[in-house]
Amino acid sequence: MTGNAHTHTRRTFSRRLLAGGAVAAVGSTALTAGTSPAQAAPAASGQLRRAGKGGETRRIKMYAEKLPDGQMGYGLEKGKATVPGPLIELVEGDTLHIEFENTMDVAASLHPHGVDYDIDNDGTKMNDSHVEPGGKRTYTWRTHAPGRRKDGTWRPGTAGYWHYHDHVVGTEHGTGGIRAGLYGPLIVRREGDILPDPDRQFTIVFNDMTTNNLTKGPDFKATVGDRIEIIMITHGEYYHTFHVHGHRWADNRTGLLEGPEDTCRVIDNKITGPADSFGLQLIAGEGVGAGAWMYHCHVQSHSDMGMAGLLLIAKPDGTVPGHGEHH
Ligand SMILES: [Cu+2]
Repeated sequence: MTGNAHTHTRRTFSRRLLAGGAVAAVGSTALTAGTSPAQAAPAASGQLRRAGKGGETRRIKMYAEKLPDGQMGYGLEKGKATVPGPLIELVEGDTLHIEFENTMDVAASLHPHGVDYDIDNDGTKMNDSHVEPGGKRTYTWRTHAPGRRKDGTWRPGTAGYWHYHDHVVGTEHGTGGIRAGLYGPLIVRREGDILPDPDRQFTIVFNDMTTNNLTKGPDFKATVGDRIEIIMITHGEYYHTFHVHGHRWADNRTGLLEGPEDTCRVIDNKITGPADSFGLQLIAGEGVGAGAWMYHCHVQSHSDMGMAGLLLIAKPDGTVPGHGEHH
């Protein structure tokens, strides 16, 4: 059970960060001041929470650290790095300044996918935007809403389920850093996007033959009716297929259908290759009830080798039918 305890510690910690991120994301919601604190509470009332207006400038610190088990991780505070790294959430129009400190004895960096960054913020050795051991550097990521270009064509917005990773450790492509755990999730919302319930965001990274650098996929807990959000990222050498038992999602930017006329394909299994990322929201146990619902890579040899974990969806009394442990 040591492995599980370790997993649990990591997940608990990363949940705290996630909750912080979620609060940050809704912090700019244009609601009356009095309702602001209530947004952090679970949506037990059934009221949807939505992303507010973008355009804010945010500042965070990020540390790259060696972990006791020899892996490497990113963290928002010194000594608290996790694998995956902390969830960063923005709304289109936001700018993020990241004061990045490399506490390790090898050069490292922070390289994002999906957002706007100039070449000085690329996070590669090619343009001297990495950070030497013990060094600091501020990376700036920008985002924008969709709109029409002067030539009449449509420019997409930044919104999406993205990720960030090291691009320096081991090789000039960060192969050693990614393998060791230097990666994390990044979500950019569009104003009005539906937000998941607080504390119900789960990052699942297929990295080589591990899940979140663990030989067995971690378990995640929720209660029937919770709005869960999964951020799914792939890294490493192989392709995988991400499958969830008992639940389906739309294969689009949000994982949600817009309405009865939305013909987007609905799936429960998605092929994913290195550096791909996508996200989805599920209503836990919707139409099927509580249970230990598996998620796993559906490449058979991969699932057989441990690329599988559980969504432990409890009944309101906290029990998971047919599942003896983890209560
Ligand atoms: Cu696989």
